[in-house]
Amino acid sequence: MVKRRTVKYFLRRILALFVLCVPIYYLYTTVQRPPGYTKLKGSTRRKALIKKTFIESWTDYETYGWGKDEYYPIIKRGRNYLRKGMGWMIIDSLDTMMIMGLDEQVLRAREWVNNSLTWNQDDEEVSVFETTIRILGGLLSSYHLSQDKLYLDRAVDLADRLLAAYNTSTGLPRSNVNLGTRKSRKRTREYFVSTAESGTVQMELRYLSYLTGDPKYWITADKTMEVLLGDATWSHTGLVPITVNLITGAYVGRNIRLGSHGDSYYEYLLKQDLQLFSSGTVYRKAFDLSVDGIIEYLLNYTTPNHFAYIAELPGGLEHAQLPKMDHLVCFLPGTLMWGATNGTSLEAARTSKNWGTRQERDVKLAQELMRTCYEMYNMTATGLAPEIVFFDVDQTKNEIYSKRRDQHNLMRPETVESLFILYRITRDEIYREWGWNIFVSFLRYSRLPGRDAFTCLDSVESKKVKDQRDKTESFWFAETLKYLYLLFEDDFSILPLTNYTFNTEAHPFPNIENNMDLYTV
Ligand code: DMJ
Repeated sequence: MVKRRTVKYFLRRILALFVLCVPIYYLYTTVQRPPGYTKLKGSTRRKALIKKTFIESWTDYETYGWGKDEYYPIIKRGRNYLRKGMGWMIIDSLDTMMIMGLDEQVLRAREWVNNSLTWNQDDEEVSVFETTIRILGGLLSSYHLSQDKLYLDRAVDLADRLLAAYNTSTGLPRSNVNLGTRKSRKRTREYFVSTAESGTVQMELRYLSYLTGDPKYWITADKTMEVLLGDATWSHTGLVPITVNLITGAYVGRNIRLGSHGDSYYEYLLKQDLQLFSSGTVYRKAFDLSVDGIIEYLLNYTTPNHFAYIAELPGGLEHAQLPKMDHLVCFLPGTLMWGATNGTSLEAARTSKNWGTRQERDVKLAQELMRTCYEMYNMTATGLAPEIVFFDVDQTKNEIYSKRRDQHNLMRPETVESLFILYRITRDEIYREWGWNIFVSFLRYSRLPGRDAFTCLDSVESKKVKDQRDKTESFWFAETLKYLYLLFEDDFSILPLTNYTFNTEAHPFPNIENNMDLYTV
């Protein structure tokens, strides 16, 4: 017979072990808060911490993933899209390093571009849209900021290869192209291309023509816009389906949204005009029409807290709204505010002779949508936004909610991008506070435990280490940290919004005159 005292002794031991293990398990599995950061005040100190975070996260990539196009910080490895890599991470991040004054990192990146980068690789096709916005865009802004001819030469070589994709009956680009052979493989449904992808290459092409004096890129951009704005079926509302047929130039299906495959088409309508010093081009007219369409068909509000949101129309204009919004749509507050003021301060814009009810309406909507986009962060356990949210229409759920499958966070930039633009234009400190709260949440939950590395999350409702996903996206460096850094920049003469337009991947291009007197549709 086991003595009672022995049983008690063992039970006490087990209990003590349990009491000890619970906090250890919690510490081990839950992402830990960095101490004190929330209390950090003052724009200079906040900007310095954002820069420090960039350096740490970049050093981690330099250490374990250098030169690779994709990076997985948990397994400390990278992967290339082309055999020798295409500089996806390095070139996309280069101008952020220049803006932050990271000379050593810039030097190492330049060395890689100079010694290791070649476009003469024919093993795989690459996405025309992604390569244009991230790599061509990154090379062009890096050239502008450094005046280093290496970047322009690489940009010209790349663009000449990308142009092969535009050799179609309409002039709209195929989705993919082989940079080595300058050809695209035949695919099923290859004629159906994304509206956003076809409509988000023009700023890069026109700026390259401006820099080189060679009109072919500009003419290519004009042709695509002629097609995208030419389908009369849709021209009365300014809203277009998310797919287009590149052989006929007609839109396909009825699905309309400002999220994936729609977003930057609308963004570039405005930015093509801003890039040409807001000269009232046909793109501005198309943008204005689209904003009217967005307000008439897509805008809605929740009850009782009156959160504005941009719904989707999967069945087209005559069918019911789907109360769903991608995080991607959060580019819109910034775009609306920039469009209303042309980048001057709101105070100054309101005294200009062109100011009217349209501009006042767009400013109000920008501020309302900004509040919703921030709430998408504020409402979750981690303070980070899910990829997609839904809005409650029958008042049975939370006003803004997400489904489990949409709860991942890729460290996307759209909300901080809009916060930066709204802060620059309105000078309202609330946008800096919101941006800071978002940054602190990245520090808390996107940082790998015990490492200065940052990664995506599988669920913004979980604080567990096991729910971190293994990937650092290049737009974390190119966009998210750049916009956060610029949000805390007090000197508004740095990249002023009246003289610069950021491409959709946050690469800043100086505005240009039409120096070749080219026809712009
Ligand atoms: C970026 O590559 C660009 O901003 C693009 O226009 C949309 N999505 C990602 C970031 O979320």
